[in-house]
Amino acid sequence: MRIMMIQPNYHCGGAEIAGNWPPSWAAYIGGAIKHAGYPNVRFVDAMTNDIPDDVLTEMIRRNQPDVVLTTAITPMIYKAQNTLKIARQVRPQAKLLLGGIHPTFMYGQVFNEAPWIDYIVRGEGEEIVVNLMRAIEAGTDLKERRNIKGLAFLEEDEIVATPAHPPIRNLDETLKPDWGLLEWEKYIYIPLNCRVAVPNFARGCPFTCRFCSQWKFWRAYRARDPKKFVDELELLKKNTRSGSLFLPTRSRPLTARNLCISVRN
Ligand code: B12
Ligand code: SF4
Repeated sequence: MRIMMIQPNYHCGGAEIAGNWPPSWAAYIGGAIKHAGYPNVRFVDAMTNDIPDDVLTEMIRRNQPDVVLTTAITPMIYKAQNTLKIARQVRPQAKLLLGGIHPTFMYGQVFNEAPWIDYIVRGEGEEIVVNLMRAIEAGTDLKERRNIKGLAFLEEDEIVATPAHPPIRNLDETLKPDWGLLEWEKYIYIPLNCRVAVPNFARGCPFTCRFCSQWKFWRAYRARDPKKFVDELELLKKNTRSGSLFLPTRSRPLTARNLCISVRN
C-alpha cells in the first residue's frame, strides 16, 4: 500500500515567529504504520514548505496513494478538510483519514462539513491506525469498522463513533517514532538558531482542570522510562542534529523530576 501523510498548509503567525516546528504526529503515526509492516510511507509537510493547493494536487496525482492521512488542531481544520478534499478529487479510490485533537472531539461537525473523509481516528492514534490499516489492506474495513475502537465514520448518512480505544499502556514498548520521515534542516528554532525536536516524554496529565481538554484527550498520565528516553534523545540529537528540545508534556514538574532522576543516576 502507498501511504501519504500530509501536514496541512496552515499558518498561525505567532508560533512561526519563533521558527518552523516539526509535526511530531507524522513521526509517531508514520513510525507505527511502518513498524506494522507498511514501509511505503511518504510525508509531505505542506505547512513548512508552504505548498500551494495546485502543487499539492500534482504531488498526490504523481504519488497515487492508497491511503492519505492528515491532522488537525482547531485552527487548522478547514485546511485539513480541504487537503483531503483535494485528495478525494485526485484519487477517488484512496481511503482518507483525519486525526488529531480537533476531529477527536468535533467529529460530528467535521463530517457535516466534510463528508468526503472516510475515517476520523479519535485520540492517541498509534494503535488505532494500525488496526485500521490492516482492515484497509485486507479490503474488510467497511465490514469490520464498527469493531475497531477509536474511529468515527459516516454510514448511510449516520455518524458512527466506535468506543474509545484504551490509552497506550507502555509508551516505551509501543512508540516507534520514525524521525527520518521529517526534513530536519527545515525545523529551526530561531531564538537559538538550531534545529528543534518535539519528542514525547510523557502523555496525558494527572490533573483535571475544568477548562482544559488535555486530560480528556490523552486520558491517563503515562511517562517513558527516563533512561530510555534520554537514550532516545542522544540518538535524536545525533541523527537529526537538533540542538533544542520542546517537551510536549502537560505536567512539567513531573517531567523535570523524572528526567533529573535519570540524569543523576
Ligand atoms: C508542542 C506544542 C506546540 C509547539 C510546537 C508545535 C508543533 N508543531 O510541534 C508550539 C509552541 C509551536 C505550539 C504552537 C501552537 N499550538 Co500547540 N501544542 C503543543 C503540545 C504541547 C504538544 C503537541 C505534540 O507534539 N504532541 C505530540 C503529538 C504526537 O500529538 P498529536 O499531534 O496530538 O498526535 C497524536 C494524536 O492526536 C493522533 N493524531 C494526530 N494527528 C493524526 C492524524 C492521523 C491520520 C492519525 C491516525 C492520528 C493522528 O495521533 C498522534 C499520536 O498519538 C500540544 C498539547 C499536547 N500535549 O498534545 C499543544 C496544542 C496542540 N497546541 C495548541 C494550539 C492552539 C497551538 C497554537 C494554535 C497556539 C497559537 N494560538 O498560536 C499554535 C499552532 C502552531 C502550529 N503551527 O502548529 C492546542 C490545540 C487545541 C485545539 N483545540 O486544537 C494544544 C492541544 C494545546 C491546548 N490544549 O491548548 N504548540
Ligand atoms: S494540562 Fe494543565 S491545564 Fe490541563 S488538566 Fe493538566 S494541569 Fe490542568
